[in-house]
Amino acid sequence: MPDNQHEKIFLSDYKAFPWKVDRVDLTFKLSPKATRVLSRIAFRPDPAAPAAPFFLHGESVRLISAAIDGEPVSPDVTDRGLTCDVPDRPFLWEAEVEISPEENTALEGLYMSNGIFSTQCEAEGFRRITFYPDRPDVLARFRVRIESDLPVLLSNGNPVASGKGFAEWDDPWPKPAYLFALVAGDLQPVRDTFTTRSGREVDLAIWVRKGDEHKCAWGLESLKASMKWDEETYGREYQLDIFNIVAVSDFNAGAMENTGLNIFNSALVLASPETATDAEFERIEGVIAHEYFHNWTGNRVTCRDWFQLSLKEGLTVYRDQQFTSDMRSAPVKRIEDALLLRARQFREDGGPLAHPVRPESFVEINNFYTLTVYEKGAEVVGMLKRLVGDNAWRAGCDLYFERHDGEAVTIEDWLAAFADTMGRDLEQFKRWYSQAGTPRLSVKEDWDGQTYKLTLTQSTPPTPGQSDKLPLVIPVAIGLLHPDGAEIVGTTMVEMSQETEVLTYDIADLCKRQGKDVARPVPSLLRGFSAPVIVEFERPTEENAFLLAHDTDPFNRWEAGRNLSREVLLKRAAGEEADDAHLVKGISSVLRDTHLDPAFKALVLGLPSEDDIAQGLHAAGKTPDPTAIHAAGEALRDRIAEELEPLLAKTFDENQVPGPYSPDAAAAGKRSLANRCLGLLSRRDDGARAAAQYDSADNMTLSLAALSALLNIGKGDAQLADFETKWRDDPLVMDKWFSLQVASAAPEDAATTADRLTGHPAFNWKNPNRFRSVFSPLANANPAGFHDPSGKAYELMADWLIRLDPVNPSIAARGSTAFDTWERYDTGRQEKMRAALQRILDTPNLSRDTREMVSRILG
Ligand code: 0A1
Ligand code: ZN
Repeated sequence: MPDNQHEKIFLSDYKAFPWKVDRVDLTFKLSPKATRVLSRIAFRPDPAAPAAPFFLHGESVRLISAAIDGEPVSPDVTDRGLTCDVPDRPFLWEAEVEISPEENTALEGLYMSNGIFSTQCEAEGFRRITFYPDRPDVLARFRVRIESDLPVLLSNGNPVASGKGFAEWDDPWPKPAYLFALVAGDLQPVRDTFTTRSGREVDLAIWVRKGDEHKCAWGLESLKASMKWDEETYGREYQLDIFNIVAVSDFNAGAMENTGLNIFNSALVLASPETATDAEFERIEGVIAHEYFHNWTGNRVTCRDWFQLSLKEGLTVYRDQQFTSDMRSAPVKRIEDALLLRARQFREDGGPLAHPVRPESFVEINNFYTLTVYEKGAEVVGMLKRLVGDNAWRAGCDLYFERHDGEAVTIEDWLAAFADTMGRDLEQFKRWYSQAGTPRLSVKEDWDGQTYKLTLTQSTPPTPGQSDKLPLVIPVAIGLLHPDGAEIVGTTMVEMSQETEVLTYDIADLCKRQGKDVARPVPSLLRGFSAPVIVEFERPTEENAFLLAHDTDPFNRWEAGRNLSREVLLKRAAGEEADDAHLVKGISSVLRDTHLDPAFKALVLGLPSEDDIAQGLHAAGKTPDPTAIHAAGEALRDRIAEELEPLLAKTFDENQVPGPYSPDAAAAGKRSLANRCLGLLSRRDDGARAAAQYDSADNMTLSLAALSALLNIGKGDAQLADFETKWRDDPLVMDKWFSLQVASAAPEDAATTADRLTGHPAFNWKNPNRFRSVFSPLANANPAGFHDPSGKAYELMADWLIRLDPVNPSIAARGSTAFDTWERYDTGRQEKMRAALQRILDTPNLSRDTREMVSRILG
């Protein structure tokens, strides 16, 4: 029994729950301080499961009474749950408990957010509502009665009865408790409908507080587009007659896929042109899709246990990535996803928090909602699709849904659907789920004037608890270019499964057949970023310049530009000389190329992040200096701005978008390019263009970019004050006001700025969005500030994590990842980071969440 507070739970210990749950009837008598929850649960022994004592999870719930088949019982209650003697036949369990939503600052279970009752049950929040077998493999039909004077009372499924002071809901689809949801409050609906391909009309609504109704149109558009896309792409239709989304302002994560009643962090559903940026519109579209797609990948087919989390998350992220590629630009989306993966997941996978896509043990499951489970998990799904091909992919997915609808399954079940479709063994492929660490793919070439040979060697570095690694199945997409710029070998998918593979090309013959001079080809490796690996290949600068100009694969064209800027920054940050002529020339030709998409050009103009450079230096065995990395980036931006000023100005002018704002990909791409140019031009024109854009902007994308450009050159005080006056009543916009100041502070001022902002009257630190608006940019957007040699930022971060931990452990635990790179740095910084971590760890009564994270980080 998981009675011990900090006990590790192992995948290998999995045992089925010995009872089936036929029905769950819940009655909620809502009250902020003392809500009563009555449960009636019909249990039936499961002869197929191993026998075990009857244990129900329960945390922070006060048991008032319990009965079995109407007879009062007195269970043994601990702070993790209860055990009770039960009969060896079907029986009805009844319990009444009391909980306090108002005191629930952890935001798990039932809590109050701004006067609204709301729930969050994934992963283990239901046990904070009542005693229950709170595990995803226990599926049951729920019927819910809510008693309250509040005007809107919502739960999963269909409304079956309502009257003064109550409402009843019935969810006909058996579900695990983590998908339970309840919302009650003074909310307004914004409604729409969707007709499914079989002709059923589904009522859609987004529920918001009064005054936010004008921010729902985009969410509804995105929802309808997602429903249609899943029908067309995966043949998946929605089953209920109603689909509700609620926006809440206090939410630990992004959004939650509860059946028929999705609950969203308001930041990820509310948008208007005046208040949300293009990037936020795109993100909202993606998250609405993600939660909707969970209806099939997660809800109708769910996870057997939490170790299988990536079964639903990796797959659903992959599906939402496909959706965004289809709605917008596929190459741009691929680059954005690779950027996120490399910046954040590679960092995780290369540090003390590295773990497999399917972890083998955990103390607190909340700590495993990670970039590895989500983003690397999605890459693994993408590789599977690349390996089996489009047709088998769709057939395998169909088989998976058909076999497992209504079941709680494992990664093995998922892979079996493809193995059975293809008649192919996927055992080696499965290592992607169990082996942590980012694989390296080193590439060597040989050229004898006729034959060209590529030798690929894979290796995966050791990670905590996993010292020896086995070869993986890696799809490597390769093309070869002739020095004249044309392709001599088009994209070929090489399926690597051994440690070393040698590829041989008869270039003399290929060139002759194509009427070309025989010449050494230029390889384009890992096209489309076909696997989540690091390619180790020493390329001369000229070759990167050549690929930036000629590669037919858009991802690798961007990658070549990125290699150029990375090379310059890596050298300069390590105090070496570097020539940036190829980079400047390459950017210039990309900007002049009239065939290229503005969104793509904007990505080429973006330099690698400071953390990316730190990661690169560390991998090369050097000690990164965040201050020097920052200085190198600033100097390079100055150089590009100086060298290309007229071209940047022309590009800026040509990419102004006339007319009323629209969040579509084409318009957003132009704004993104113009804003990149603006950032660089502000270094030349003293912020004149940015100030003008700030004054004339009629949308948040333009005003925020203008403000940011000004702050980055040490100006913008007047605009910052104006922004605050204008938006002080809109918390989502004010979050941006907080963030921007920390992100753009000079390194030596970052900690002071963050500290000052925590004293602002609007800094409500118990609200996760507001807490993150200051501390997330401090940890992520301003590395030179976070790692300022004074150590001030480390101390500030530790102070606040210690303060937040008893209030909201899951946000505090997540915040501790700011320190997961301590091993990279010089002894001075290392000591200060370790001291901050140790101070957190020594805090009395530290939560299970934060204790697990900090201990893992310290190693
Ligand atoms: N399943 C959700 C993620 C989620 C996880 C935990 C939460 O609260 C602690 C909330 C949401 C998703 O993937 O969107
Ligand atoms: Zn998800």
